[in-house]
Amino acid sequence: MPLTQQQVTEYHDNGFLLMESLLGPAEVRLLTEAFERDCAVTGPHLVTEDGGSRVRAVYASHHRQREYRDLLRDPRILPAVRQLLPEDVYVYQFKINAKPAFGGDRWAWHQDYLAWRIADGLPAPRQVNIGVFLDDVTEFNGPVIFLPGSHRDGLVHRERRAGAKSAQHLDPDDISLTPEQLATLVDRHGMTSPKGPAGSVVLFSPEIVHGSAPNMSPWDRRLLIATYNACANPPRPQHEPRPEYVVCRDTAPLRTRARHFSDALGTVAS
Ligand code: HL5
Ligand code: SIN
Ligand code: MN
Repeated sequence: MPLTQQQVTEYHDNGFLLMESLLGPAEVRLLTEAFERDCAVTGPHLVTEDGGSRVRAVYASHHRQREYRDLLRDPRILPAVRQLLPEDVYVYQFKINAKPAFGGDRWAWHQDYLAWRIADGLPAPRQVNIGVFLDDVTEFNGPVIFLPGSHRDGLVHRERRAGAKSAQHLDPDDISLTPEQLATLVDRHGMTSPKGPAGSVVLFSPEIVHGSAPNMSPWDRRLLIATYNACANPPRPQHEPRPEYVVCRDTAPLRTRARHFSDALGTVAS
């Protein structure tokens, strides 16, 4: 059991939990190299920053890069997810938000589950997100900001804005909270941003209110976000299902690997 009872309680109270330096530097290198390779694969899964050719987000890299596929079943990660969501799980969505140095854009204030309920008819918020820091995350390079405990209020609102940025993936701008809603929630919950070295992992609830500021620093802030969903809670789309790169189709239960994801690659976990 990777998490203590105290950590499990902390996750349920706050809506997130930071595991600092869970992965070692050599493992982070494997993951960033896989990201570089994956950015060379063109297609609709590659989302660019507004008005530019720089990468904003890449979806479904775990379908193309073995390091990511294995990481999702790593014995340090999957059992921790299962402690927080004690049922069979599969990976519903995988993305890497690049937030590049010198201008990576913001991610507006939102709740993930609203996006998935609207776009995919996901019946219940029975998900756990993992955020894997591919770079050191500091106060300077646009860390994710959480409103701790805000997941316990349920969905703050239920609509998508008109004029969505993309029909396929929802940008948080399309479902963002109003300034009034945010101000009220911040009064109640405050704000916090987990920071730490590359290789740290933050687990967070699909209902927690979160967002992040632009990155005007000289340091990238690449963040891998994978969403595990309960196998018994598959989406029920009202219309045409979204593409497989946004909503993974394989709902078979994930089994934990015996070894660290890096072991199969001949690298000693450090
Ligand atoms: N981009 C995701 C999707 O499913 C939704 C966002 O952080 C999750 C809001 O399209
Ligand atoms: C997100 O919530 O998907 C984006 C958060 C971030 O990358 O800062
Ligand atoms: Mn989000």
